[in-house]
Amino acid sequence: MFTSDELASIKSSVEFLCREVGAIIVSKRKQAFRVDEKAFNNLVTEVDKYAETLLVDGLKSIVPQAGFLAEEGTGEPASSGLNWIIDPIDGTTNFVHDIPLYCISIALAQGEQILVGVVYEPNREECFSAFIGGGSVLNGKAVSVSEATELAQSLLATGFPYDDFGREAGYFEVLRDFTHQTRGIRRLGSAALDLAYVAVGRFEAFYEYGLNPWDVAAGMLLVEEAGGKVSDFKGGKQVLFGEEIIASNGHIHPAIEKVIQHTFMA
Ligand code: 2AM
Ligand code: CA
Repeated sequence: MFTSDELASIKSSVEFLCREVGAIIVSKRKQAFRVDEKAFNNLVTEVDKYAETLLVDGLKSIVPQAGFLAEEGTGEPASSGLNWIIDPIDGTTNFVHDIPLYCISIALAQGEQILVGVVYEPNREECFSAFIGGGSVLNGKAVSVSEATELAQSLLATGFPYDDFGREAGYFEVLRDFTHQTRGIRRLGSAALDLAYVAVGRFEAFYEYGLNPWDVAAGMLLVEEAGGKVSDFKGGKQVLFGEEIIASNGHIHPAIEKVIQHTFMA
């Protein structure tokens, strides 16, 4: 439905918008802002909501026929299935605590197929982007996943449960196993950024459960277009709405799946 040239042009318009709104987010962080708790441990600030309205307004003029699935509820999905999937600030807890690890995450999807993905980290001014079939880039330069083939050479990323503690026993066993078998584990607090870091080879893999579509939509395309692999915990394709993800450089994917299936899902 879109040509490669059209997707490339949509992507660069989204990148431009993200840089604009990202600068506003960083400047608003220096002023006082209201913080609410949407649900237990799930924070939202007035900056999240304001940034989302700016993004939705900007995206409407980039692809007018697309609808919206946005974390703070701005806009409506389109019956055609062509939708922007948006997280205005992924890593709001970091934003609130003034830890500079948060980003804007924007994907254009047709049904469950991601066509364009942009993750913008405004503090380092790093823009990770991809369109389907076009490869992944960081600030315009082609990137690829890491070449590590062993867990022993791998740095992993994950998120800890923060509101769904029902499965935590198995989860913390997985953490123990990977702590023994890998170079280490990081917990940045922004799933979209974790995925972008897998795409550029900083992490060999990222896994987490309890995620929303706007946390993973853009980042999963970044990983795939950088030569990596994305799956649910069973190795299947239920990622966007499946609330769980393994994203890796591909080489260590079977080893990650094995530990999660054996220790977490058994
Ligand atoms: P958010 O900042 O957009 O809410 C994975 O950890 C994801 O869960 C993050 O990308 C984050 O997205 C969301 N999340 C919500 N509340 C969280 C919390 N208290 N700690 C960590 N992540 C949280
Ligand atoms: Ca968010």
